[in-house]
Amino acid sequence: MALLVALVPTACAPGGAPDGGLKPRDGAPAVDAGELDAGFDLDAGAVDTGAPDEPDAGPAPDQDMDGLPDDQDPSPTRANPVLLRDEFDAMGDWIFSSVSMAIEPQDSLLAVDTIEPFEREGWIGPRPGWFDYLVRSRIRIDAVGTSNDARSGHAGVIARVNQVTPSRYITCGVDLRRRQVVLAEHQGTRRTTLGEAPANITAGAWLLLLFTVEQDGFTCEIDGVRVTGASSTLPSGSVGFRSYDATFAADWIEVYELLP
Ligand SMILES: [Ca+2]
Ligand SMILES: [Ca+2]
Repeated sequence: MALLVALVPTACAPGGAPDGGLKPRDGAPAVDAGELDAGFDLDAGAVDTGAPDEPDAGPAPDQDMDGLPDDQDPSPTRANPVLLRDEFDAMGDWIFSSVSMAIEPQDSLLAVDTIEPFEREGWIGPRPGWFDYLVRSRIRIDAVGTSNDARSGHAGVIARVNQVTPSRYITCGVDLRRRQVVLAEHQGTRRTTLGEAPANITAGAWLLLLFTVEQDGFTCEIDGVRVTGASSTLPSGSVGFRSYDATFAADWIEVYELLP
């Protein structure tokens, strides 16, 4: 009960957001205290911040210098081709199903700033030639709404995107109200959970997201919590983001081709 209350945006004063209720990205950097400290000042050079829980460690080893740290690299000694790398410092070619999701180049973020009990989606358009790939991103969920909808309070990455509105894709994301990492397939308004696991995730914390998408199945790992699942409905497709009744930000996104 207390946890839920703390997630409601108007009630986030306990814990002391010193910026007068503004969400962290809105204010000056470095004013955040307490629970928002994890990795929040790592925005610069974000591509190599593969270990947000070890901010004091040096650059992570990357033997093949493909941008994937060895401990996250499915082929640590062979460079994986980069299919997409975006730090959101320009508008780019993203397509949004609502103006509520947008790239904020001044902050180098892709974000949803308004809590609404609706699906919010953004993607880069069709990629019918994308089959086996790894999506890597860093996301933060700031606040969730109070809608009774079972989908409320969720944000994450989408892959195997064949279309949005209506949805045809797989999500790897966080359900912050229920504190779970969730892997799910969306077909129109129908959502099928492919895997889920409890996760000790707090509002405002930056989370490393690794989403492996293969013909054999999917692995969704967020903040070290891993769930797996499979579906053959969508054999190929693009990437993007999705939120539902939650505000969130993404710091960057990368997509690497998996090697046979
Ligand atoms: Ca590497
Ligand atoms: Ca590699």
